[in-house]
Amino acid sequence: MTTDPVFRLYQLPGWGSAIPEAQLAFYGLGYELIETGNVTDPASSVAAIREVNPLGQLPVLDLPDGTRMTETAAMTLHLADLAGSEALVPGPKAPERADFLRWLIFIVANIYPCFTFAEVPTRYVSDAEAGDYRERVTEREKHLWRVLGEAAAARGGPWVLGQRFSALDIYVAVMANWRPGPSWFGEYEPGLLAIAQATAARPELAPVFARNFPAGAPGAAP
Ligand SMILES: N[C@@H](CCC(=O)N[C@@H](CS)C(=O)NCC(=O)O)C(=O)O
Repeated sequence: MTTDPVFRLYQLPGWGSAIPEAQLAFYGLGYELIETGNVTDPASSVAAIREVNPLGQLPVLDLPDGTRMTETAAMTLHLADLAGSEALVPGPKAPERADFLRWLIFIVANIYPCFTFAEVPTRYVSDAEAGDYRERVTEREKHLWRVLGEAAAARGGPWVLGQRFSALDIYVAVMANWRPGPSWFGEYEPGLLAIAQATAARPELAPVFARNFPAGAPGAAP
């Protein structure tokens, strides 16, 4: 008996690895999960993740041919190519393609680093400045979410790109669980929260979201 080669995803439930995990599940690609521990906690398995990613960041994805990838945006584009599918990534001729690429890079280049920078503030500022620094980074992040929320609202929903579901919705559904948190989204960006909830409820993605966020969809009643 032969078995299909599988992807190996270095991950921690609820962290950014949920983004490629959701895509692997969506495409029906076989994958194994390798838990790394809390990569921001020196007492956890930071050393192990540094062996597979010099930045010590999640996620890391090993492809069946042995190639090792970091960076969720790169994974998003490559998995779509490998799956031969435009279901999550509009193809070169699709009318949503340019917007898709714009907002994909906007999320990973602008929004995602806010989590990274504020997660361990003392990497960048002194202990005394850490609280204020985290607050300022979070304020910046709220502004960035508003920019994305406005663009999504202009397209009329129900997804970031309007009528067309895409990997952008998966990013929103994962990240809406993080700072500034689901209640902030509910108050200031209800459109993005609705996208997050509808994405997490999609039958092909619901098991991945349930595994990563056992408390339920972002904004769900506790
Ligand atoms: N640009 C990276 C960002 C990855 C990232 O920041 N991951 C977080 C976890 S969600 C992390 O590993 N943080 C630990 C650190 O930066 O030390 C991507 O899109 O994959």
